[in-house]
Parts: sequence; structure tokens; C-alpha cells
Amino acid sequence: MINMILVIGAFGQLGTVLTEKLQVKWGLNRVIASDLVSKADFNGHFETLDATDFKALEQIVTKYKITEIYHLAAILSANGEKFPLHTWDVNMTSLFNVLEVARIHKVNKVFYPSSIAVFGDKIERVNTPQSPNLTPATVYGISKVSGEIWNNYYYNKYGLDVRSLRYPGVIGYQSLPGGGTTDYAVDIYHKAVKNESFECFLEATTKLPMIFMDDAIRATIELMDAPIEDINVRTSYNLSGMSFTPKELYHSIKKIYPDFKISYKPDFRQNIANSWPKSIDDSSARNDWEWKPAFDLDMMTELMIQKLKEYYNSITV
Ligand code: VAH
Repeated sequence: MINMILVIGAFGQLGTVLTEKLQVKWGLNRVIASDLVSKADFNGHFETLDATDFKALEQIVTKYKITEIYHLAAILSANGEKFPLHTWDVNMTSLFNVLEVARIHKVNKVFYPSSIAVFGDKIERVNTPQSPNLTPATVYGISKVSGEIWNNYYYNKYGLDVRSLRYPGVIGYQSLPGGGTTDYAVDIYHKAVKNESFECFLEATTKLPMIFMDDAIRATIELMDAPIEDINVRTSYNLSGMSFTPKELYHSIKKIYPDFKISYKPDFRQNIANSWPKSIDDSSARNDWEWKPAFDLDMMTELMIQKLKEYYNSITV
């Protein structure tokens, strides 16, 4: 059977990179990118889609005979707190639409991104295990926990093969995050490369789990490629890359930019970060489908700076 892939939220932070990877893996004609608005420089098939519109989603799924959906659209943790009920509505309606359309039209596989935001204050914050008490402190986290449980329900009741990862903060040079609490760890590199100083909205010592984009994308593809009998977690897999504080990240960048300056001005996002783990136990992912991250902090810093330098040079000439 021919695989036809739909990516929802294809121009977001993860979607931008994942769509390109999937195009390379399956071919340009096998991947349909969708998002709220189109992008002039996008190379490939594109459909405008608001995933809260069931009919519009269904039309695309039937038009292209979609067999695999990556549902990456969501309102993230920090933006989500500004309009909690709207966030719940968007995140859940879009997921229900994806699950229902997949069930009705017999889509083979669905990918759903969950997050370390599912954890709350009832957990061990160091090496947080797979399935402790989930009592998230943000509406984004509540929507992700609920999404995980609904995915598990669709798997058990209808046999829908939904797979999911609890991403840490994702850091990449290819795209910008939008409205999350871990966004600082991307912004800081842009400031360093532009020779500007950085004002951090988290305290110097706030340790959070993070992952380099290459690792995050590889984990996604490896999970989706794993034989069905190896997938034992049907809510969402803990996923770990590295853990660091803003101060540690600053010192990693300072090895390349010794004059780089940072100041700290915590805002409402500090409370969100305080409710999240410091590090993650991802042994289920390691055991079930042999997950292993490749990048540590200094390796990531080197590549981020090299790539962002290339990018800023290319737009200033
Ligand atoms: C956020 N980057 O900050 C997201 C993420 C690890 C948290 O899901 O909201």
C-alpha cells in the first residue's frame, strides 16, 4: 500500500523540519503539508487547513487517500495561559477531529506530540518516571494529558495506531518556537550570533529537559517506524535529550562568544517552568524501540551557532 502522509501544523517549529525529513524519506509527492496559512518559499504539496474544521480535514484526507497523519498543531504552554478555555478548545477539537477522521477513513497511523508539560507537582522532578501522577499546572499540559488518554482509548477501542512522544523543549536553528516556556533556549542563540545581549525570562538556575531538533526528529521517525508489537506505551513515551539551566547554556555559548552577556528577569513563565521536571527517565523508549539521544549541550551549541551564523550571513549579503 502506498503511504500518503499529512502533516498538520507543517510550518511550526517541529513541523518545518519534520515535513522536510518526511519529504526526503517518502518523496515529495507522498507528503501533504498543511497549516493555517501558506508560505511562499515552501517546496511541495500544501493545503490550507484549520484542524478545528472537521469537514476541511476530512476533505484533505479523502482527496489524497491519507494513510498517516502527524498532528503537530497546538497552542503552547505560555500562550495557552492567556486564554485557557480557547486553548483547551483548539487543542482538543483538533485532536478529536484527527482521531475521528482517522477512525472513519481507516488511516493507518497517527503521530501526536505530547510534552513534559503533562507533569505537575505530584512527581519526582529528577529523572521523572514514565507514569507518575499527572497533575499539570497549565491548560496546555491538561490538554496534552487528556490527548494522551484519548489516544490510548482510540487504540484500545478501535485499534487506531496512535503513537506519541513527550517532547522536552526542542532547540533547532531551522525554525522558531511560538509561545512556549522553553523558547528562551532558542532565542538565546539568535542573540549571541547577532552580538546582542540576552535577557532571560527564567532564573539562572532553572533546570529543564531539552532536546536538539535533530534528535527530536529522529526520535519521531524511529517511533513511527518501530514494529507495532514493540510499542508498549499507548499514552505517550517519555523522551530525554539533555537537561540544563539558563546559566549552563550561557556558559556553553560563552566558550564561543566570550563577551556574550546575559541578565535575568523572570516573568510568569517562571511558575510554569517550576512545575516541570528537571530531567526525564526515558527507559521505556530506550527499551521498546532503542531510543538514544546523540547531542549534548556543547555539541548542540557548536552546531546552532555555526548554522545561525550561516543563516544571518546569507540574509545580510
Ligand atoms: C512549551 N516547548 O514550552 C513547549 C513544550 C517542553 C514544553 O511542550 O510550551
